[in-house]
Amino acid sequence: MKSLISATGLWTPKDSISNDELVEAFNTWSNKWNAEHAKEIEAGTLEAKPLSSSEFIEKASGIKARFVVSKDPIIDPEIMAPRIPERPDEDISILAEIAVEAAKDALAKAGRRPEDIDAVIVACSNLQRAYPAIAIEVQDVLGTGGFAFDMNVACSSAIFGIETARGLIASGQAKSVLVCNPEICSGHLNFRDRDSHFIFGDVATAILVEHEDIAPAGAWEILGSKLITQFSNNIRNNFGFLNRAAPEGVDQNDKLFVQNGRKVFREVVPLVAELISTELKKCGVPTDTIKRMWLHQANLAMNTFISRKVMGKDVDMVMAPVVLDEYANTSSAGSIIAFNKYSDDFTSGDTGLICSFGAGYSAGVIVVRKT
Ligand code: CO8
Repeated sequence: MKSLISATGLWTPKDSISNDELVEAFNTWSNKWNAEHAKEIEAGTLEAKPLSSSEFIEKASGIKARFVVSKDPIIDPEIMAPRIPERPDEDISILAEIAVEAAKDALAKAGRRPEDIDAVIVACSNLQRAYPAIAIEVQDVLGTGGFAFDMNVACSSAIFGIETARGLIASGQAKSVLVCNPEICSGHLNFRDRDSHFIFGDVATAILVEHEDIAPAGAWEILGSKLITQFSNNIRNNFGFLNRAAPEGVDQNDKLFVQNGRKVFREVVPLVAELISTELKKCGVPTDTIKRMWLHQANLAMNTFISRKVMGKDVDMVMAPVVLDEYANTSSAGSIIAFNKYSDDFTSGDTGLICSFGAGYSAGVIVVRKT
């Protein structure tokens, strides 16, 4: 019994923030803070806030811009955070709303009606609330059958979600599973931290995973897959339901995204290159027959290193497409955006791989072949 990827979907916010706009807000805030604390800075009791730069951001990460759901407050130096008003419980939540948009795109491409779907998984880094599950809300709004649940494996959520869907199909629980990756990463990003204020963007993707008996012509066969995790504190966010039990920590910086980017880079690149190479060998797929690698979109240099290590040579953007220049890091959605945008030129028999990696650490790879 096989499961295939029948289609993917994408929803992109209409507003984008350029590096220059982001840096201008950051530096305005930073200069103001330094002026207000000039005496303490001069006395050496406070450290001056450093300035950010667009050149650094593009050189260090490859990121030029990011889409966001709430632009103006993020680039307002007095706010520097998204502002998304609370909605009445009767209204759809914003996370479910963007998941539904991406899901509709995937269903339309596969020629599926909502009632054809047996299960919905919302797999993402940033869940809006504890319960009820966002996935059950998506199920309700779309009108799909069966059951639904949320899961979070940080940036690797989409690949772990696909594997979970395959398990549900193999066990007979479902024949058609919708995996949604709504990511409002701006909600957990500290826009006043120079080291990370440029990293993330917002987006939603969806993946339809189906039993071979019903998958449409042209669906993607999964030749092999591997998931791994390895504990690390180098990417961390301490936000959680016990924060109110320690009021002294509420609103501290560790309740937002924090990382040691250099260490992540050094440790994750070899881990992922090894993961991909081992899986290709296991599948009996020689690297020179791979047409494309849709890699997680965190850092351009990271992807260059990983693809060079896997392929044994430099690869171009056709081989390892880049969307992080326009979207920044969109956590679980990154590799799926790349797959969604850059897979139409595949013909029957062409082989590629989708790979994601991130906090945990967690990583996952699936090797796919166009039917
Ligand atoms: N402008 C100017 N200079 C800067 C800036 C800036 N904005 N930021 C840092 N600098 C300076 C530093 O202070 C440092 O100066 P000095 O050399 O004097 O000390 C110098 O530039 C170099 O700094 P770094 O060593 O930090 O720079 P790097 O070259 O390492 O680049 C990166 C930083 C871009 C962050 C890079 O390390 C990177 O991308 N690493 C990989 C990170 C990664 O892949 N993380 C994955 C995390 S995502 C994930 O798993 C999902 C989590 C859940 C999502 C949560 C949603 C919010």
